[in-house]
Formats: sequence, C-alpha cells, structure tokens
Amino acid sequence: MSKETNFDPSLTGSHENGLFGIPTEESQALVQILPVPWEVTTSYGRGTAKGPEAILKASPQIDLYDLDFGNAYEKGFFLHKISNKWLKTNNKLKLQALKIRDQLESKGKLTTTLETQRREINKTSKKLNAWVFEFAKAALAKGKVAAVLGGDHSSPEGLILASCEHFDEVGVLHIDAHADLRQAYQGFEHSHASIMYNVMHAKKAPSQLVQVGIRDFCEEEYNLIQEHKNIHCHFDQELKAKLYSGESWKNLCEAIIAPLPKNVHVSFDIDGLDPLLCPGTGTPVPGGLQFGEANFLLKALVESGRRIVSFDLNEVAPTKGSEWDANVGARMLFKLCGWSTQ
Ligand SMILES: [Mn+2]
Repeated sequence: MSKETNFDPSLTGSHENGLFGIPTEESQALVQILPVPWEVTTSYGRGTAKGPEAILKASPQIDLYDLDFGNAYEKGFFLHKISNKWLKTNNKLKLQALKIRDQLESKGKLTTTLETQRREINKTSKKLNAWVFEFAKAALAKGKVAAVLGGDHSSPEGLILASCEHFDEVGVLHIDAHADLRQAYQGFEHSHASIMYNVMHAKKAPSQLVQVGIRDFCEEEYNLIQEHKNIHCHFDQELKAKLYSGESWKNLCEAIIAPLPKNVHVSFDIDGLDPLLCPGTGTPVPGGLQFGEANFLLKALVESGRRIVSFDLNEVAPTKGSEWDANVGARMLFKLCGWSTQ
C-alpha cells in the first residue's frame, strides 16, 4: 500500500505522509475517507469543523500493528484533502446560524433577514449533502469502503443515503449520546440533531436503525422510538442497569446487533463515549461507552458475519492545549477502518 518502499511501519511517521503517518496511494486504498469540516448547526460547543485536521495530526502516534486485525492498514486507509471551500463556507454560515439561534432564544421568532439566512443555510446544507453523496457513490461503485470524518453529525447524511442506494439493504448502527431524531432543529432541516430522522424518512432509507448509548433526548424523539418498528434504541441507562445486574457486555452486544442486516453503516458520534474520552465535543453528556466496550461491539458486529460497508466518525473537537480528543478520535478512526476491511 505504501508508495514509498522504505516506509518502516514500526517507526512513528509524519502526518505529512498521510493518515496514521502511512504514505498511501488514493487509488490503491480500500477505505476512502472524506473529511467534512462542517458544523454550521452545532448548538452548543464549537470546533468540530477542526476535527479532521486535528485527527490527521494526532494519527501518526498510533502503532500500526493491531491485536484485532494485524496489518489491516496495508489495505489502505486514505484520507482525502480537507476542502478549503467548504471550511470557508462553514465559517461564514456558522456566524449567521449563531445570530439565528440567539434571536430564536431571546425573541422566539426571526426577522425577515435572518429568516432568509436560515433558508440559505438549509439550501447550502443540501448542497453539502449532495457533495458527500457523490463522493460516496463513486467510492462504493469502485468497491471501496466509503467513510466520512466530520464535522458535526450532519456531515455524513449524504454518505448514509448513498450507502442505502448502493446496496439492497443497509442497517445503521448508531453510537451516540443523543438520539438525533428531531424533525428539523431550530428550523435547520439538516441539523446534527436531525440526521437519523432525515435518513429514516428518506426514499431509500436504512432498513433498521440500532442506537446505542443514548442518554439525552426529547419527548418527540422518545415517542418516535416507541412508535417506529425499525428503530431500536438501547438507552445508556438501560444498558448500564443490565451490566450492573450481572449481564455480560458480550450478551448485550449480541442483542444490540441482532436486528441488523448483512450490510451495516456505522455512524459513530464520539460523544457516545464517556466524555472523559472526548471533553472537547460539542454536547458532552456524562455516562456512555468506554473505548473498549465500543471496540468490542464493533468486533462482535464483524464476527457475526456482518460487513461494515460504510462508516462515519463525527463530533470530535480538539480542546485547546490538549491532543487528547484528537488522539482518542484517531484511535477510534483506526479501529473503524480496520473493522471495515475484515
Ligand atoms: Mn449525534
């Protein structure tokens, strides 16, 4: 996979070589990762647009040989270039979205100017989704694993839809603190809080949505979970109650993955983990999965004979003066890449 023959995987590489410090040819790589520097509709924290760059920079510290999948990196994990155009658009629209939110919170309604700007944001979000969709469609057509590195959780909408369109049937394994099932949030139709609502209501939708680690949701979302026969939510509190009562994580993982079809998209919001592992993320919530529990779940998924055909990792936001968030994000990305090649 390496384009340089003198590449030594036992030494620390430079991020300038590529993701995880590995010199990788785009055309040879099995895993194609699109960085999406996008967080226009983020409601609380700031900084997930800088997630891809921070993860890239932290990624060479990972030792490439992996206990779960050996030298799977040789199949090629390629991170595409971070788009300056989308980063600029993000920075501009983020400021407008902030004003919209402030006014909604203080006045309850918008001025005509802000109403127009909100329409503009919705239109641009659609364009972003179309861009991601085209990327994923092309990668999947070549037999690659398509992936998105966010950005906030709205970033992979086009990817999930492309995956559903490419394969006959795709199920989504969704790891998150939040249900992300709101029908538009603050009038933003493609908000991070609406992604699972949007994909489950698409023309070619995932056949099943399995949610894990959920611990922050509104009544509208709770009702949708109860009513929708293809949404299976494992609330964090309920998983913990079973664990504390002596059930094994292995048995719980089997129950979690049971409804999923053969082809699976993994949508991984880093805030699904214990926030000690991702203190910088936009909307941290106490509780959640440990790194090992999440990896064990992915392992159980793959060992059950299912395939990770596409995935996203999102909501990683670097904390000032610390590389911890990016370090954990890079390690979870490495596990996702590895499991998707099995
Ligand atoms: Mn989310």
